Amino acid sequence: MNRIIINLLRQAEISFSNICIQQQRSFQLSSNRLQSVEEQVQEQKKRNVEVQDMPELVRDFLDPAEFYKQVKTICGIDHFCGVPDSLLKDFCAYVTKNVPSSNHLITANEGSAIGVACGSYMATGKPSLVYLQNSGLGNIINPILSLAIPGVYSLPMLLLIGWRGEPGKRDEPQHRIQGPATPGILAALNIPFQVLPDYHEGASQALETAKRYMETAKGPYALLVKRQTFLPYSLPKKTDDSGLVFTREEALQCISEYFHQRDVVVGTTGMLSRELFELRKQRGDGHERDFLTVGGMGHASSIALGIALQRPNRTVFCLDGDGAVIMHMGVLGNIAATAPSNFKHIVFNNGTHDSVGGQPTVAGDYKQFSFGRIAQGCGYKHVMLATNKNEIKEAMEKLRAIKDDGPVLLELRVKSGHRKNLGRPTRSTSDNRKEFMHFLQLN
Ligand SMILES: Cc1ncc(C[n+]2csc(CCOP(=O)(O)OP(=O)(O)O)c2C)c(N)n1
Repeated sequence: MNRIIINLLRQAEISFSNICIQQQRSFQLSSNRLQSVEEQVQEQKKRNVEVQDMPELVRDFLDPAEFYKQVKTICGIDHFCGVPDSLLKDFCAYVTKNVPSSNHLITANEGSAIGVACGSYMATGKPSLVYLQNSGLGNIINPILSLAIPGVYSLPMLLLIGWRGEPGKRDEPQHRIQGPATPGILAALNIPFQVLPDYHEGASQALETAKRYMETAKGPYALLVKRQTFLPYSLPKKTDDSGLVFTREEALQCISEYFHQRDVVVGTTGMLSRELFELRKQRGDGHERDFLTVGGMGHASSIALGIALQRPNRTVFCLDGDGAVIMHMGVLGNIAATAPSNFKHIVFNNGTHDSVGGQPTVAGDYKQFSFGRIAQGCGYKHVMLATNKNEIKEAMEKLRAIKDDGPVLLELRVKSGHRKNLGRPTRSTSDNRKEFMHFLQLN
């Protein structure tokens, strides 16, 4: 009897020490933030071995290549489209590298991806995979509910949705409401869904279920992807033959030298707003002049337009991204038609969705694509292009000198990429809004 008790105690001790090893390592990991993702995965694999007979402590990963193969063989999918997301970046990178461009399209916005998937299904009889971040659910609601859904045109497709703001996980303010609301939104859209398992047998079962639904109900089926589901996969580094000298952050520093005390600044979604926040902190400027469009990608220019029209005596700078402008490009027509002369639109064109993994945008084809020509076509009064310090200086001086002849657009062509140790805004969104509104009241 005593021996049995001693054995039980020993087993408990082993289990307890395994848990302690786990906790100690995860503490070491979180205190060592500069460890690369690849190193973290190796570390995790070691921990998986250490937990021995406790599979509940094992953390799995999906290999993007293997998952891609499963999607192809189980669901018969060979066509991909969508807007990139950081939780899906490894899978998106695999698709970008391995799927011919005829079968992969990074679309202007998520709604457009649904349209492309509808067209592709009707042309081939095969569903597409549409990838998106859950922030893009708003953009798909109309084409899903009024076109693709069973009962209207019944067009099947597989939605792969990055689940930012998943309940119980720390995330940024723009994801805190959208995250918990995500399952409810899908339910309201009549889209059956499940969480994508992070191990291959589970993923295969989920894909079988999706396939059956798409074949029988002929409608969209969704897989929700939690953070760290995929193993890292990076696009091979391209040799930079663009001849561009500045990163977005360096160009931001340059143009900010031409901002005045009373200027209003609206920053776009992603890294640019984070860089703007850090820049103000370094300079001890305070943050009240800047509105950070942390969510609502593509709407920074609409926000800036709303302000510019209501406060004609204030100069309003909209600091935009190429992916964001493309996402809701229609507003350029409204900006030009309302012609606020105090509206200064500056587009940082790095040719990528840098903030979520560096996937290309159509704006990176500098030979063919020009924000200046697009803005001019919409009716902007002045358009400019700058790529280096001298050109930025000249453009900013000209842009400031234009008084009654707006709107103006300046395209800054910059290199893709960002600092690894870039911080996040430490002010809350409600403080940002309150201070900004107060600043807007100044005459
Ligand atoms: C509707 C919507 N879709 C997708 C995202 C995810 N997202 C955040 S930033 C970003 C990329 C923005 O690209 P761009 O405007 O070119 O700016 P960059 O990151 O290159 O500076 C994406 C796709 C989002 N926030 N909202």
